[in-house]
Amino acid sequence: MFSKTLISKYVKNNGLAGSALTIAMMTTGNLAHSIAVIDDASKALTPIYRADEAIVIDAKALESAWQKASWRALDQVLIGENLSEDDFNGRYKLLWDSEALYLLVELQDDVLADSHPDPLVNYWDDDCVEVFIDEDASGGDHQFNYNAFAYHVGLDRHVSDMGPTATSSESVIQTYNDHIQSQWSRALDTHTITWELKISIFDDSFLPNSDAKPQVLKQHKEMGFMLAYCDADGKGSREHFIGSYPIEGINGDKNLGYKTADVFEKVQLVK
Ligand SMILES: [Ca+2]
Ligand SMILES: [Ca+2]
Ligand SMILES: [Ca+2]
Ligand SMILES: [Ca+2]
Repeated sequence: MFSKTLISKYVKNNGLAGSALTIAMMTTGNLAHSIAVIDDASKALTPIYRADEAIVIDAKALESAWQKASWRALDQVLIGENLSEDDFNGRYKLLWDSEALYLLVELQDDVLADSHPDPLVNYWDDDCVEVFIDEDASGGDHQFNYNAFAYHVGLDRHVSDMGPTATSSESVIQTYNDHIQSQWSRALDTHTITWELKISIFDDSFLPNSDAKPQVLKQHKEMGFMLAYCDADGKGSREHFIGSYPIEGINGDKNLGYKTADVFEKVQLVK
């Protein structure tokens, strides 16, 4: 029988995917292998479904495409202790089309805080949605380069991260407002915040200049993705950091996403 690794490699090289995948009898060298059936060779990849209509960024999930997408949990406490439901709770959905990745976040947060009006100052210490994107699912270090992005989308909708500039490889804090368009609103009765985001995807050749063009997304594309919420409740700093994907801490430190794309979830764009 094939090892799982060999099967995965075969599937990758031959572009096969899907559940109940059957690999027919293969002969390699002098070894004949019998039929191997695996439940789902792409199990490690989380599917993101294509939006079958235009998504309007208006903080309203009225599109039928959103109705069809499944909720995913935003419940991994990466910083802070004793997080109560009242303090923060959230969930999210994802969709894609050729232009962008779309994110719908539904959350409740007892105190909305934006203590640092300058998006270039301690942007992680204000309430913000943090969107991690690794365009080619490469994993690896991205803290001071564009191998991946850790976009902090603040309540003022400014998008902050750090990286090289158009003229220098030295990494600086800057805004990337043309990468993510977003709108949010809070319901009068339930106080639930609905935050809708359109995320343009840039690869690791990105430089902040006018020539930078987002990727045209296609079916089967694999990417690294993670979502988090920085919950600050008016004390000037983030008390909790809640992610979408479990992270194994290093010496108890689970706040690794801003440094390495190795901890992101691997997702795949599907029909
Ligand atoms: Ca909408
Ligand atoms: Ca809170
Ligand atoms: Ca990358
Ligand atoms: Ca808050």
